[in-house]
Amino acid sequence: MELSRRELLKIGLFSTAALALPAERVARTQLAIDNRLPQSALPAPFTIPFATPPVLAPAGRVGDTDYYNLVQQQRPVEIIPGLQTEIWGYNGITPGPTVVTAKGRKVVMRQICSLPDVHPQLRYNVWTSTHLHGSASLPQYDGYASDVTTPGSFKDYRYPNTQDARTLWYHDHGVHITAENAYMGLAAQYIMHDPHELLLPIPHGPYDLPLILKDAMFAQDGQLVIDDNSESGIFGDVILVNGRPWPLMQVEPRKYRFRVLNASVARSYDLSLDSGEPLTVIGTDGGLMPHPVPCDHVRIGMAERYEVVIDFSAYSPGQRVVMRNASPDNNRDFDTTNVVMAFQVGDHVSSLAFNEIPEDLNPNMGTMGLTPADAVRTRRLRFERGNSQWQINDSTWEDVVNSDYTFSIANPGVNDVEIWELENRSGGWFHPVHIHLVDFKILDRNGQPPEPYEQGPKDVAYVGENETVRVIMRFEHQQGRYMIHCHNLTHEDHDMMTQFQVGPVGRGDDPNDPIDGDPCKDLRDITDLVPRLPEDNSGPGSNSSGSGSSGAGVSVPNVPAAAPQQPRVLGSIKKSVPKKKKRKIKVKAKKRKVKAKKKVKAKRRTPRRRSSGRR
Ligand SMILES: [Cu+2]
Repeated sequence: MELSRRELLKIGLFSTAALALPAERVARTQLAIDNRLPQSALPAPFTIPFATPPVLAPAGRVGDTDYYNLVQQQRPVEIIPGLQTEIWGYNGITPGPTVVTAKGRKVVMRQICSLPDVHPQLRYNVWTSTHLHGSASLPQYDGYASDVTTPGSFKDYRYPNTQDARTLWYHDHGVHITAENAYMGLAAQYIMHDPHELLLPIPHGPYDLPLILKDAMFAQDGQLVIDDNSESGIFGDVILVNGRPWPLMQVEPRKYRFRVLNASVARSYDLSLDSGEPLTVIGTDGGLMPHPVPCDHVRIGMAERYEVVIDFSAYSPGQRVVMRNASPDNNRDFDTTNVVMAFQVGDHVSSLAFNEIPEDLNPNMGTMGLTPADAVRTRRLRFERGNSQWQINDSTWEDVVNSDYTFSIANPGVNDVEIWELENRSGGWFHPVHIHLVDFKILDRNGQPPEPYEQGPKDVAYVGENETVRVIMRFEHQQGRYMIHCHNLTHEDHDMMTQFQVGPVGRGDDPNDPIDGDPCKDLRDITDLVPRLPEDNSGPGSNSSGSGSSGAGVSVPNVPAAAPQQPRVLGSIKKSVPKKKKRKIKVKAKKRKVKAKKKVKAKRRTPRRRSSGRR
């Protein structure tokens, strides 16, 4: 009997429980923690040079579409000097390569899963799903958690890039193993420009740089220590910026724009400069704020992005400025987590172009112009611990799975404006809540105005201890089913995630079904990513050969020069793709069919990993 893809996914979800080997996992984790690299063996802060991830060249550009290839790979890399760490990276590096694109250019991103079948330490069955966070993608290209790609498969994600300029990021979203997959390294930035933003005199090009924050813990053998602290979150004692521990950046005495992204699994940061000079926030998750806001500190929860300008002309040559982290409540702190990186101010300025912060940044008030009077309804979502799980209004992703992915927590009409009250009644934890598809405006936090740095379009709201955060948004761009979840990825996996549906409820024939709309394909069915133009249309310079240069007659956006590339070796796509037996997934799933079906029935309210089983 052939099982539907949905049935296979459901079985796969539960059959992995049989492989979870909780006792072995606990033993391995405990061993790793006992073997944690001592602080004395960590590099001293500000001794490793700052670097940015390489910018990814497209495999080709045809018409209004750019094509990119990415391979999810396990690779040994040197993060702690002298030690090798096995990471999972897009093209074998972490953070993965930065995609730089422009509003109006479509992107097709091929994600090839070339990871091991089983996680090397935790022994779980591996699958991935890639979410482009900040993009109003169609449901089947949104990285829906249960729309998984298994090793030996690939999926071509299609991104519309119709929204305003912003800092997006692509990261793993595979159901129930997102935290581990992302902690292993599957995260990277995706920068979208637009003509308005490019014309502003704010820093561009070499003065516009990613700052991807992430914490990690290492064992003495160099491997990552993966401990989810009884489902509260994976924390590390090493702060990585763009993959490097507490780096030192040489800066010119002028303004720089940093695209700060918190890519940690569970750690939030409260950033400030030891000089007392402000961080001037010009952008939030959804792009430029209406006006710049100088802030003496910026709190950034997981998945939040803040574009921050620092003016180094305020310092004398040779001065060192440290970016500090005053850890917000309910993080797991170490002696080494109170600093992030440092800047060494030089005496030479190469260019003083794009060195201003105008008072008016973004005239698009589509999101920021919303007022409570625009809302047609208000909903309340409670984020809480219950039934030994992390839940949203008493429900979890398991309820979505068991409903055959039809259950939704809200069903706004197309273009409806709604207010959602995001509530956390606990003082013991915080939840950065991510609503897919839309940008929202934060109305208030416990009735008080939002933080100064939050006064821009957002897609993650830091719902702090004992807080209710009211957000307002228009359900625009697309229709269909989208996730809402806590971006503490451990909370998300256990199982604080549900979905909402925009527009009419589908009847099984939805061409944009998040799982069946465009499922992953076997690598044996792989074809050229870039469509070949007919012979007579492919004149001199037209490009479908993968050189990454622009073709004649192809409109290519004039994006500023990318950040300097690092001399890192990207994995070769062809070499790294193993030949897999076709239909391997189905065979595996069928073998476990009987057992798994029993589990589905018997354990309706039981998540794949309970706290009692995991640790
Ligand atoms: Cu949470």
